[in-house]
Amino acid sequence: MSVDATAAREDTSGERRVRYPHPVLAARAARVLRDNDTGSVVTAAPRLYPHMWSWDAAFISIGLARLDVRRAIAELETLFAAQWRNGMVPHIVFTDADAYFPGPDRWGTDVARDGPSNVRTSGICQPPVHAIAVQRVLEAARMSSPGDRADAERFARHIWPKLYAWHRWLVEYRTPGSSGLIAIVHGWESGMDNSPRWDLPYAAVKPGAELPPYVRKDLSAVGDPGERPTDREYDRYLWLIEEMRRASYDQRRIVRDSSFLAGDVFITALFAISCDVLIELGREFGQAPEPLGNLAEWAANARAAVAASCHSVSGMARDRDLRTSRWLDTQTIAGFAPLLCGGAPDGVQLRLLSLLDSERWCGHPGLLAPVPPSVSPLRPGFTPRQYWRGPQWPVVVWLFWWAFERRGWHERARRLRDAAILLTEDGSFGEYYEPFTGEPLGSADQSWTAAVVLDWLCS
Ligand code: 2M8
Repeated sequence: MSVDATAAREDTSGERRVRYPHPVLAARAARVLRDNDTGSVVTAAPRLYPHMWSWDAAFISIGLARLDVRRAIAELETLFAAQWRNGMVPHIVFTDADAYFPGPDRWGTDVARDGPSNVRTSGICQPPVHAIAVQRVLEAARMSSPGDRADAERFARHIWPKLYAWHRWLVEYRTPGSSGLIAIVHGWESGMDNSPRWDLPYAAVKPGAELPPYVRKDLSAVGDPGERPTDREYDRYLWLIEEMRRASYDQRRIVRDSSFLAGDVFITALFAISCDVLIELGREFGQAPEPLGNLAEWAANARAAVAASCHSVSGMARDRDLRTSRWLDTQTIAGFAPLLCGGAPDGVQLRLLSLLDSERWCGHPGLLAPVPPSVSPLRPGFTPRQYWRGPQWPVVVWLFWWAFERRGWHERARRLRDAAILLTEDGSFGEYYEPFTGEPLGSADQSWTAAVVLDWLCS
């Protein structure tokens, strides 16, 4: 893309916000992905996150596929080379960088029986969006060249059993109890770290006096440390790691004993559609009927669990505290999970769609761009600048956009995409955005933001 990356124009409203023309924006997004590329890993962000994160890598590969299909494939291959022997795809694959805490020594996953031997990783997982990424890379490759197409097809065939093992791990180890929801053992597994979704389960986590001391590195890597989780929250995050390390990362023990166990409705919805995608890929590449049948059953169970979680009045899907068997009623973006995966009764779906359009969400008159914030702006405790407690996250919008396209809701999908592009047109590729001003927050040059914007601009 030979465009002049300095050709910005001022916002016509007279505000200081810069808006780049789309070809320039695409060139800037491409540059972010290239600049964050260490050769084998595109780090999640330059300073704040100098390693590979599991669901970031999936979105990053979607963006990379628009630039270089082989590089996109390599990114997913690097992630899956770190897959644990039991099937888990770890949430972080560590590079040599020392600038992030907790690093590999604090995780201490070498005590685990099932960990990979060739690379250091964390000991938890993140949302299963990888099948979606593989399919999207394949689609981009097919629009590129016969060579890219052949490479991507070979890759899809080769990675399919690994994706299947990952999904099977989630079913075998992470569907305890009768809710059918996929369980998480740490808020970081949800990807929405300090979301109010987890306030109640975290309240029951009591860090022991034996919690080893630590120094955070995240606070100095963002402009305003107040956007990040509090030290109190970090104590709990670290205590859960301590518990897992003591249990040698034995999943059965962790699920049985850890202080935090929650059914995650958003992950469950993503799992349902990822199983659908894996079935499509499996059919195309001649997989055996038995695993395909299992995937269909897992998808149906996951959809049923999401539908069963819906609140009888609002229709919003709910997480569940599996230690206390209580539903968690929080007005967060995760409540719209049934719109991702379908399966809820028509009445519930209609209620959710009108809620999404209402002033409680995208229709709030103060929003710069009508995309859903991480928490409803009308919810008490909504904080527009604080991490997963209010800001808008383009990558989450991408998931809704993609699911709406898939469900045939093209007009809705287009509106979401246009609004998200409006939000990101300043070209800074923030980690997240202040919903009323559109100010980019957290890390600048966040890889997954650049990746999804690039995908939007190329599709
Ligand atoms: C954030 O999470 C990490 C811990 O995993 C952190 O705050 O240090 C989350 O936004 C998560 O969803 C994301 O994958 C990660 C890297 O972008 O950052």
